[in-house]
Amino acid sequence: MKSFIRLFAALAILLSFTFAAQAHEDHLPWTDGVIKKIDATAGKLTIAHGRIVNLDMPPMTMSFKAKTPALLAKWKEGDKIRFRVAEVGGALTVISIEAAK
Ligand SMILES: [Cu+2]
Repeated sequence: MKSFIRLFAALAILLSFTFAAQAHEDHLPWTDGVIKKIDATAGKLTIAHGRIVNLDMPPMTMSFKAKTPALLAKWKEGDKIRFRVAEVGGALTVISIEAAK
């Protein structure tokens, strides 16, 4: 019985972390940018970006990791976008991309 409770507690903690991570991503601010280069093989893209509020980063052109390969599929060089970025395991990672408004 005790081990069952422990297992249940562990599962509950794990679930709350998963939801917290998702909620955090949903609250990341959008940053404006222009796609300069896409490297689908490496799963990376280069973006000329505006100020990134959540990373306290000034505007510049730099390379980011893409969270998933699918994220890069519908975009090309020169596209004006807005995107969400976060540090994931030490790498600056693009979480989501939308067409610029
Ligand atoms: Cu930058």
